[in-house]
Amino acid sequence: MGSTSDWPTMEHAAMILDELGIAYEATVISAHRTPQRLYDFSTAAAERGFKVVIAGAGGAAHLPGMCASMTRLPVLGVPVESKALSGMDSLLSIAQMPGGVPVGTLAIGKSGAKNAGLLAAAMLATSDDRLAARLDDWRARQTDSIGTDPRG
Ligand code: RP5
Repeated sequence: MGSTSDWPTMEHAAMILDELGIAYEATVISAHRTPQRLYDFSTAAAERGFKVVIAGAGGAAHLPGMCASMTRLPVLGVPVESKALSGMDSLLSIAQMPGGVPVGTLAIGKSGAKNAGLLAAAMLATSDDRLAARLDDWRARQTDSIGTDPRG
């Protein structure tokens, strides 16, 4: 993520990864303030054994796109809600990538972070049967938790 201020959003991705028993590294890398850190992480990510990158950033959110430009790993972008424009700036700057450098863009904020965790899990589950079973269980529990009475 681009800043420590993104953690209250991005922790929702981390919570899903924790629940599903998926190992991950959570780190702050700013495209603007720490460009060398972004280069070092992105160019080494595949070699280090990562399978998916979840990149959350707000405002002029270049982090996911720049990361995607330097790795063949799938990059999932989470637009963090910004103060000035409520995350519309983040959303558009992450979603509007030029053809040839894809970023899978999620919803703004907490839902996007949570779904980034779930989408990463679904990608990893295509080649991991035990994770696939845990993800199926998670989804079944979610379904079971939804009642029919609108009054709760
Ligand atoms: C972006 O700028 C970060 O991803 C964050 O969402 C936003 C504000 O960062 P801080 O000023 O709080 O560090 O790069």
